[in-house]
Amino acid sequence: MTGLFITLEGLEGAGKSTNQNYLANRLRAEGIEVVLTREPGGTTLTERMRDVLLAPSAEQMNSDTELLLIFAARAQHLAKVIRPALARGVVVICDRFTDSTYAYQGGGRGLPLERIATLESFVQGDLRPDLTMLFDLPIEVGIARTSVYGRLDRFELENRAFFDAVRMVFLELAKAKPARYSLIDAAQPLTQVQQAIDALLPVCLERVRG
Ligand code: Z5A
Repeated sequence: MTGLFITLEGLEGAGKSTNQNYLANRLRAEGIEVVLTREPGGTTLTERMRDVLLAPSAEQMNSDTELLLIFAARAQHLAKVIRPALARGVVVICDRFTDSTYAYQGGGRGLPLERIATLESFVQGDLRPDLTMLFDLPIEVGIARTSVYGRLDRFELENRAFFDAVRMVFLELAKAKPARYSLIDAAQPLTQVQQAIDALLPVCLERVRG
Protein backbone atom coordinates (compact mmCIF):
# COMPACT_ATOMS: atom_id res chain seq x y z
CA MET A 1 0.00 0.00 0.00
CA THR A 2 1.12 3.52 -0.65
CA GLY A 3 -0.73 6.50 0.69
CA LEU A 4 -1.23 9.91 -0.80
CA PHE A 5 1.07 12.82 -0.05
CA ILE A 6 -0.66 16.22 -0.28
CA THR A 7 1.20 19.46 0.41
CA LEU A 8 -0.22 22.94 0.99
CA GLU A 9 1.89 25.91 -0.02
CA GLY A 10 1.65 29.68 -0.11
CA LEU A 11 2.57 32.91 1.62
CA GLU A 12 1.73 33.60 5.24
CA GLY A 13 -1.95 34.23 5.86
CA ALA A 14 -2.94 32.34 2.72
CA GLY A 15 -5.10 29.94 4.74
CA LYS A 16 -2.94 26.79 4.66
CA SER A 17 -3.62 25.80 8.29
CA THR A 18 -7.33 26.64 8.06
CA ASN A 19 -7.77 24.62 4.89
CA GLN A 20 -5.57 21.75 6.05
CA ASN A 21 -8.25 21.09 8.67
CA TYR A 22 -11.04 21.61 6.16
CA LEU A 23 -9.56 19.14 3.66
CA ALA A 24 -8.85 16.60 6.41
CA ASN A 25 -12.47 16.76 7.60
CA ARG A 26 -13.79 16.29 4.07
CA LEU A 27 -11.56 13.22 3.56
CA ARG A 28 -12.40 11.77 6.99
CA ALA A 29 -16.09 12.11 6.14
CA GLU A 30 -15.34 9.73 3.25
CA GLY A 31 -13.84 7.23 5.70
CA ILE A 32 -10.24 8.01 4.80
CA GLU A 33 -7.48 8.06 7.42
CA VAL A 34 -5.53 11.30 7.40
CA VAL A 35 -2.33 12.46 9.12
CA LEU A 36 -1.84 16.21 9.50
CA THR A 37 1.64 17.59 9.86
CA ARG A 38 3.72 20.66 9.05
CA GLU A 39 7.15 21.95 8.13
CA PRO A 40 9.38 22.95 9.62
CA GLY A 41 8.24 20.70 12.46
CA GLY A 42 6.05 17.63 12.76
CA THR A 43 8.00 15.75 15.48
CA THR A 44 9.15 16.67 18.97
CA LEU A 45 12.71 17.16 17.77
CA THR A 46 11.84 19.01 14.57
CA GLU A 47 9.47 21.36 16.42
CA ARG A 48 12.55 22.39 18.42
CA MET A 49 14.43 22.92 15.15
CA ARG A 50 11.46 25.02 13.97
CA ASP A 51 11.90 27.26 17.00
CA VAL A 52 15.54 27.84 16.06
CA LEU A 53 14.56 28.62 12.46
CA LEU A 54 11.76 31.04 13.30
CA ALA A 55 13.09 32.88 16.37
CA PRO A 56 14.59 36.29 15.62
CA SER A 57 18.19 36.30 16.78
CA ALA A 58 20.91 38.91 17.29
CA GLU A 59 23.30 36.58 15.44
CA GLN A 60 22.24 36.58 11.80
CA MET A 61 21.67 33.05 10.47
CA ASN A 62 23.75 32.24 7.40
CA SER A 63 21.49 31.27 4.46
CA ASP A 64 23.25 27.91 3.97
CA THR A 65 22.85 27.18 7.69
CA GLU A 66 19.13 27.89 7.29
CA LEU A 67 18.91 25.65 4.23
CA LEU A 68 20.73 22.76 5.91
CA LEU A 69 18.67 23.09 9.08
CA ILE A 70 15.47 22.92 7.01
CA PHE A 71 16.63 19.77 5.23
CA ALA A 72 17.96 18.25 8.46
CA ALA A 73 14.50 18.72 9.99
CA ARG A 74 12.93 17.33 6.81
CA ALA A 75 15.04 14.16 6.99
CA GLN A 76 13.82 13.54 10.53
CA HIS A 77 10.22 14.39 9.66
CA LEU A 78 10.26 12.03 6.68
CA ALA A 79 11.76 9.20 8.73
CA LYS A 80 9.46 9.55 11.73
CA VAL A 81 6.15 10.75 10.30
CA ILE A 82 5.73 11.03 6.54
CA ARG A 83 7.26 7.78 5.24
CA PRO A 84 5.70 5.56 7.95
CA ALA A 85 2.26 7.09 7.34
CA LEU A 86 2.51 6.69 3.56
CA ALA A 87 3.67 3.10 4.05
CA ARG A 88 0.50 2.46 6.07
CA GLY A 89 -1.51 3.70 3.10
CA VAL A 90 -2.92 6.84 4.72
CA VAL A 91 -3.23 10.37 3.36
CA VAL A 92 -0.59 12.80 4.66
CA ILE A 93 -1.48 16.50 4.44
CA CYS A 94 1.59 18.59 5.11
CA ASP A 95 1.45 22.37 5.70
CA ARG A 96 4.50 23.42 3.63
CA PHE A 97 7.21 21.14 2.23
CA THR A 98 10.15 21.43 -0.18
CA ASP A 99 8.41 23.86 -2.55
CA SER A 100 8.62 26.34 0.35
CA THR A 101 12.38 25.77 0.32
CA TYR A 102 12.55 26.62 -3.39
CA ALA A 103 10.39 29.70 -2.76
CA TYR A 104 11.93 31.06 0.48
CA GLN A 105 15.55 29.90 0.35
CA GLY A 106 15.76 29.92 -3.47
CA GLY A 107 13.57 32.94 -4.27
CA GLY A 108 13.73 34.93 -1.03
CA ARG A 109 17.33 34.27 0.00
CA GLY A 110 18.64 33.89 -3.55
CA LEU A 111 20.32 30.51 -3.02
CA PRO A 112 21.01 28.50 -6.21
CA LEU A 113 18.06 26.24 -7.07
CA GLU A 114 20.52 23.45 -8.05
CA ARG A 115 21.83 23.39 -4.47
CA ILE A 116 18.27 22.90 -3.21
CA ALA A 117 17.63 20.21 -5.84
CA THR A 118 20.77 18.35 -4.73
CA LEU A 119 19.61 18.32 -1.11
CA GLU A 120 16.09 17.40 -2.17
CA SER A 121 17.40 14.27 -3.93
CA PHE A 122 19.73 13.42 -1.04
CA VAL A 123 17.06 13.74 1.67
CA GLN A 124 13.95 12.61 -0.19
CA GLY A 125 15.24 10.16 -2.80
CA ASP A 126 12.34 9.82 -5.25
CA LEU A 127 9.67 10.98 -2.81
CA ARG A 128 7.72 14.00 -4.07
CA PRO A 129 4.21 15.21 -3.18
CA ASP A 130 1.42 13.63 -5.20
CA LEU A 131 -0.69 16.78 -5.09
CA THR A 132 0.15 20.34 -4.11
CA MET A 133 -2.40 23.06 -3.47
CA LEU A 134 -0.91 26.52 -3.88
CA PHE A 135 -2.92 29.12 -1.97
CA ASP A 136 -1.96 32.24 -3.85
CA LEU A 137 -2.74 35.79 -2.74
CA PRO A 138 -1.21 39.27 -2.80
CA ILE A 139 1.36 39.74 -0.04
CA GLU A 140 -0.52 42.61 1.61
CA VAL A 141 -3.70 40.53 1.95
CA GLY A 142 -1.80 37.79 3.82
CA ILE A 143 -0.02 40.30 6.04
CA ALA A 144 -3.32 42.03 6.90
CA ARG A 145 -4.79 38.68 7.97
CA THR A 146 -1.86 37.76 10.22
CA SER A 147 -1.05 41.23 11.60
CA VAL A 148 -3.30 40.50 14.58
CA TYR A 149 -0.87 37.75 15.76
CA GLY A 150 1.55 40.28 17.32
CA ARG A 151 5.25 39.40 17.42
CA LEU A 152 6.86 38.72 14.01
CA ASP A 153 9.04 35.65 13.37
CA ARG A 154 12.39 35.75 11.53
CA PHE A 155 10.76 35.33 8.10
CA GLU A 156 7.93 37.76 8.69
CA LEU A 157 10.55 40.44 9.39
CA GLU A 158 11.72 40.24 5.76
CA ASN A 159 10.97 43.02 3.25
CA ARG A 160 8.57 43.29 0.35
CA ALA A 161 11.17 42.25 -2.27
CA PHE A 162 11.78 39.00 -0.37
CA PHE A 163 8.07 38.08 -0.43
CA ASP A 164 7.67 39.16 -4.07
CA ALA A 165 10.45 36.69 -4.96
CA VAL A 166 8.85 33.96 -2.81
CA ARG A 167 5.48 34.37 -4.50
CA MET A 168 7.06 34.42 -7.96
CA VAL A 169 8.86 31.10 -7.37
CA PHE A 170 5.65 29.48 -6.11
CA LEU A 171 3.81 30.62 -9.25
CA GLU A 172 6.65 29.41 -11.47
CA LEU A 173 6.61 25.99 -9.80
CA ALA A 174 2.83 25.74 -10.31
CA LYS A 175 3.25 26.62 -13.97
CA ALA A 176 6.11 24.17 -14.47
CA LYS A 177 4.32 21.25 -12.77
CA PRO A 178 0.64 21.53 -13.70
CA ALA A 179 -0.01 17.81 -13.14
CA ARG A 180 0.91 18.10 -9.46
CA TYR A 181 -0.16 21.66 -8.67
CA SER A 182 -3.60 23.16 -8.18
CA LEU A 183 -3.58 26.93 -8.02
CA ILE A 184 -6.22 28.35 -5.68
CA ASP A 185 -7.09 32.05 -5.44
CA ALA A 186 -6.69 32.44 -1.67
CA ALA A 187 -7.74 36.11 -1.64
CA GLN A 188 -11.36 35.02 -2.14
CA PRO A 189 -13.73 34.64 0.80
CA LEU A 190 -13.15 31.40 2.68
CA THR A 191 -16.35 29.78 1.40
CA GLN A 192 -15.14 30.20 -2.18
CA VAL A 193 -11.66 28.90 -1.35
CA GLN A 194 -13.29 25.85 0.17
CA GLN A 195 -15.46 25.35 -2.91
CA ALA A 196 -12.23 25.21 -4.90
CA ILE A 197 -10.94 22.55 -2.50
CA ASP A 198 -14.20 20.61 -2.84
CA ALA A 199 -13.68 20.60 -6.60
CA LEU A 200 -10.35 18.80 -6.04
CA LEU A 201 -11.85 16.15 -3.76
CA PRO A 202 -12.78 13.69 -6.54
CA VAL A 203 -9.15 13.67 -7.72
CA CYS A 204 -7.93 13.03 -4.15
CA LEU A 205 -10.46 10.24 -3.63
CA GLU A 206 -9.63 8.61 -6.95
CA ARG A 207 -5.92 8.65 -6.15
CA VAL A 208 -6.46 7.19 -2.65
CA ARG A 209 -8.86 4.49 -3.72
CA GLY A 210 -6.90 3.68 -6.85
N1 Z5A B 1 9.95 28.09 5.63
C1 Z5A B 1 11.05 28.23 4.83
O1 Z5A B 1 11.63 29.31 4.77
N2 Z5A B 1 11.47 27.17 4.10
C2 Z5A B 1 10.87 25.94 4.15
O2 Z5A B 1 11.30 25.01 3.48
C3 Z5A B 1 9.73 25.81 5.01
C4 Z5A B 1 9.30 26.91 5.72
C5 Z5A B 1 9.04 24.49 5.08
C6 Z5A B 1 6.91 28.84 8.71
O3 Z5A B 1 5.83 29.57 8.89
C7 Z5A B 1 7.98 29.70 8.08
O4 Z5A B 1 9.00 28.82 7.65
C8 Z5A B 1 7.47 30.39 6.85
C9 Z5A B 1 8.43 30.04 5.74
C10 Z5A B 1 9.51 29.26 6.42
N3 Z5A B 1 7.49 31.79 7.09
N4 Z5A B 1 6.84 32.70 6.61
N5 Z5A B 1 6.40 33.71 6.37
P1 Z5A B 1 4.39 28.96 9.04
O5 Z5A B 1 4.07 27.96 8.00
O6 Z5A B 1 4.12 28.62 10.42
O7 Z5A B 1 3.76 30.36 8.83
P2 Z5A B 1 2.83 30.93 7.83
O8 Z5A B 1 2.70 30.35 6.50
O9 Z5A B 1 3.31 32.31 7.88
O10 Z5A B 1 1.46 30.53 8.59
P3 Z5A B 1 0.23 31.39 8.83
O11 Z5A B 1 0.51 32.82 8.96
O12 Z5A B 1 -0.48 30.73 9.93
O13 Z5A B 1 -0.53 31.22 7.44
P4 Z5A B 1 -1.57 30.14 6.93
O14 Z5A B 1 -1.48 28.86 7.67
O15 Z5A B 1 -1.45 30.08 5.47
O16 Z5A B 1 -2.96 30.85 7.26
P5 Z5A B 1 -4.10 30.49 8.36
O17 Z5A B 1 -3.45 30.39 9.72
O18 Z5A B 1 -4.92 29.39 7.91
O19 Z5A B 1 -4.95 31.80 8.23
C11 Z5A B 1 -4.46 33.04 8.70
C12 Z5A B 1 -5.67 33.93 9.11
O20 Z5A B 1 -6.43 34.25 7.95
C13 Z5A B 1 -6.64 33.23 10.09
O21 Z5A B 1 -7.15 34.19 10.95
C14 Z5A B 1 -7.74 32.72 9.15
O22 Z5A B 1 -8.98 32.62 9.80
C15 Z5A B 1 -7.78 33.81 8.10
N6 Z5A B 1 -8.18 33.33 6.76
C16 Z5A B 1 -7.80 32.20 6.14
N7 Z5A B 1 -8.35 32.12 4.91
C17 Z5A B 1 -9.11 33.25 4.77
C18 Z5A B 1 -9.93 33.74 3.71
N8 Z5A B 1 -10.08 33.10 2.55
N9 Z5A B 1 -10.53 34.93 3.89
C19 Z5A B 1 -10.37 35.62 5.06
N10 Z5A B 1 -9.62 35.21 6.10
C20 Z5A B 1 -9.00 34.02 5.94
